[in-house]
Amino acid sequence: VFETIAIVGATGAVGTLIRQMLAERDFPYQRIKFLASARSAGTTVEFKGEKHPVEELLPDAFNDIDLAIGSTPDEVAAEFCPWAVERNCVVVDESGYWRMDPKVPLVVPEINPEAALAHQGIISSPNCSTTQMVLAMKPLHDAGKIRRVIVSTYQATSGAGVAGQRDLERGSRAFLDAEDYEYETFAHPIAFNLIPQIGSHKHEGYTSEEMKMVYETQKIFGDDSIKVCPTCVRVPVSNCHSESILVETEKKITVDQARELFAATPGIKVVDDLPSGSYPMPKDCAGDDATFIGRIREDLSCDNGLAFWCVSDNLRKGAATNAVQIAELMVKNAAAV
Ligand code: 11C
Repeated sequence: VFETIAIVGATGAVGTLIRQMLAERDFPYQRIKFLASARSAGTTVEFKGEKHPVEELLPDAFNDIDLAIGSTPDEVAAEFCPWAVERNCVVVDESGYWRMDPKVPLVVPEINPEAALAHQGIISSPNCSTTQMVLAMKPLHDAGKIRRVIVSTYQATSGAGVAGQRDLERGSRAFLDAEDYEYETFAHPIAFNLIPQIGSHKHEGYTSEEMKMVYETQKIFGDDSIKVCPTCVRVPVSNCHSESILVETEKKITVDQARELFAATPGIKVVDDLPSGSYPMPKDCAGDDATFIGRIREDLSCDNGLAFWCVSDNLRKGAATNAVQIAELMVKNAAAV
């Protein structure tokens, strides 16, 4: 058991959920610290019904911390993770900064828990749109070996943080009132619109968010032969990312087999009855740690192809839940040594 644990970025949207989850899941520790940028330092956060001070994220803050769970922008993680590692603190990092570093395991506990054992101080948690997709891919890959994935995402504004959600609400209100609104986080209006760009241009017409789905998937499965073609789209939904996923497998998997495989996978819930209008929708999946799958059907355009719809709370399994599950793995591993 780690004696002193810390949440880095404790005041953000994901940091708030991490606090809630550590309490809900009765995470073991003796002391807990809450770190954030200078802007939030000196304020307080609530944890287990009590107010706790927020300390400034500085190198020496890690002197007595054994395990930190971080949810910060990439440039902050780039700086603070080495401070922690130099002081023998293990970091579970939610940011995108370290994920593709060969020394850093990228872990979804249901898929590659063993990778976490080989850490050198930092363990990364994947991007939210990757996590729900790889969870859905896992049972199909085990049963029939996935060759190719075509994925189109419908990503919620909470992926851009609290300010993204605020933009959707305020932008929608302004649109309905025929007023002007200056968006804080999006380059185009998100109210009554879709934006087919998340992140910056990264590689041959693909965005950084799209390339995360390619590279992170291959790293998590340890298999560069899995081809992924993503299109990532921001939609006017406050929370929960949705994805239309098409997979092509080496060995044929029928729709019935796929439904059984999904239903037997920890972390996945199947909601799939088209005639009765039953399928996962963001409004029903928010606040749940599961990844929901529905609309399971054969891909009519390809012999060994399956198509399905996948929805998950991007702040929970896409971020906070996965990070806390990795931290739980570290506790289990420490206990086993
Ligand atoms: C979004 N997926 O929806 C992004 C947010 O690499 O952790 C998370 C970015 C990341 O905008």
